Amino acid sequence: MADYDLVVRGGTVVTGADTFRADVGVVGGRVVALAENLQGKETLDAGGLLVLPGGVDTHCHIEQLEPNGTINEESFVTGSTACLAGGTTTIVTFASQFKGHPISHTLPEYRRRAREGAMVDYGFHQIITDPTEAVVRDEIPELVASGIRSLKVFLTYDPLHLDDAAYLRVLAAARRTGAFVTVHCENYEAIRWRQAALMADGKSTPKYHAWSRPRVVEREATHRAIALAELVDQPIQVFHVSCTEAAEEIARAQARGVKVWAETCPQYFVLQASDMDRPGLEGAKFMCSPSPRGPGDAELLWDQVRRGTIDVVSSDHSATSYEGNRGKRIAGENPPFTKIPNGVPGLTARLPLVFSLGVNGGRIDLNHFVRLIATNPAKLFGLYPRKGTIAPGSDADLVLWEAGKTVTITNGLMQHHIDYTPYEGMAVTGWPVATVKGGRVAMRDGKVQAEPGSGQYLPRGPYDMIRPRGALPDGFDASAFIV
Ligand code: DUC
Ligand code: ZN
Ligand code: ZN
Repeated sequence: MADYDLVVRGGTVVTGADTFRADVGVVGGRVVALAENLQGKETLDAGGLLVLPGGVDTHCHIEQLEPNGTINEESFVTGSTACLAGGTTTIVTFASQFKGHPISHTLPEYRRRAREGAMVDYGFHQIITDPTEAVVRDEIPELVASGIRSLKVFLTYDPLHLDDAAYLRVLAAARRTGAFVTVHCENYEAIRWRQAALMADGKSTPKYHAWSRPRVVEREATHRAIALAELVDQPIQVFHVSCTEAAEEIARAQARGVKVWAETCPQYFVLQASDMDRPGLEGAKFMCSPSPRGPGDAELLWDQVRRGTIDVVSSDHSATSYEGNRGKRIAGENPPFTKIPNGVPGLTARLPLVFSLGVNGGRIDLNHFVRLIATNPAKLFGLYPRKGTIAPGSDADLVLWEAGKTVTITNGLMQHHIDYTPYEGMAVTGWPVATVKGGRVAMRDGKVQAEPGSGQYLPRGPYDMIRPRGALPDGFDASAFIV
């Protein structure tokens, strides 16, 4: 008799903690049993394969609305396709506030787009660019109550960046409402100053992107972001750590007991500043911020991953195409690097790159891999144990993983909307052969089958991990006052 809607049979289940042989029994889109010889109405053969929790990508820019009226090229449909092709089943994307406008100006439209397009489950971070009194008093509490429990701030980038006063207002608002804060850490004024000098010296090709924002620019902003969060007693996550100098700031704060977490991205394990020094505009394909670094940086980042300073690897998929008059060429055929959109695609490549370099490369073990790409982001963003693990009661989001399969990355395999991948031609070992989302097979042998709109919104309530630790300078809670 078939007791289960679906049984994933004969695989080796890997969670963030354990590795064991079991069938996975699914009923109603949830895992209900891990045992031997389960019988299902449908069976998915996982013999010889690893069975991992679906990837959780808590930093990706999908169909993001921009103040100039454009929309991020990757839609919820194409982005979900890329996710499923690469073994990711949950994303947290960015609703944006336009400077000078309330959050309510953009959020309902963004929700509509996600609801109609998403084929993976999704939550939102809210980007705050203008923390006016109405925003911090009324809108932030409202959006947190609606399940958007994380705010994103940029310490650089026009027109997104916040100065220290505005950043403090966001930290305080987060503390009052029980939200988490994620931070892009680079020094705005320092970058502008270097950019102006580089332009004055005629140094405008893509390789000078790296020169405009060296490690110290990231280290300084990381230190400041943490120090101000400490002043407010507000937990934060530092996004896309690119170098050990920034990670050391985080490690020092963690050692003091500060609630600061850190993420890095596969591009910082693979790409280098020298990739931007290619003929013509080719280097723009590798341009992201913080900048790819030097030849020795990736190994030092892996050290920080092994030490636990960095415990999440997200994609920061921020996709702009290369050909045509959009994306990287939006400012023309030969633009200065200051006018080239930053960002690289990475939704599909994230798991294969981290597995190949990490597990296959002998740098981390299997369970650590699962923690980096699924368990830890799910915990940090209040999605665990529904997401990020395989256990009775968790969503049946699973990846069947062929650990020994070697694949040469091509843009076609990425299945995103973007016309290039910075990893073209790179061989990786370890590849997803099937993705199950909510108990349904959504990808098999690279073929994605899912309905636009089938992804569910994931409202995120309060959870212990992001509660302030109660260490306020002089015991005075300045965030109790809207100033
Ligand atoms: N860096 C970001 O911070 N966001 C998007 C793209 C990028 O490179
Ligand atoms: Zn960023
Ligand atoms: Zn980003």
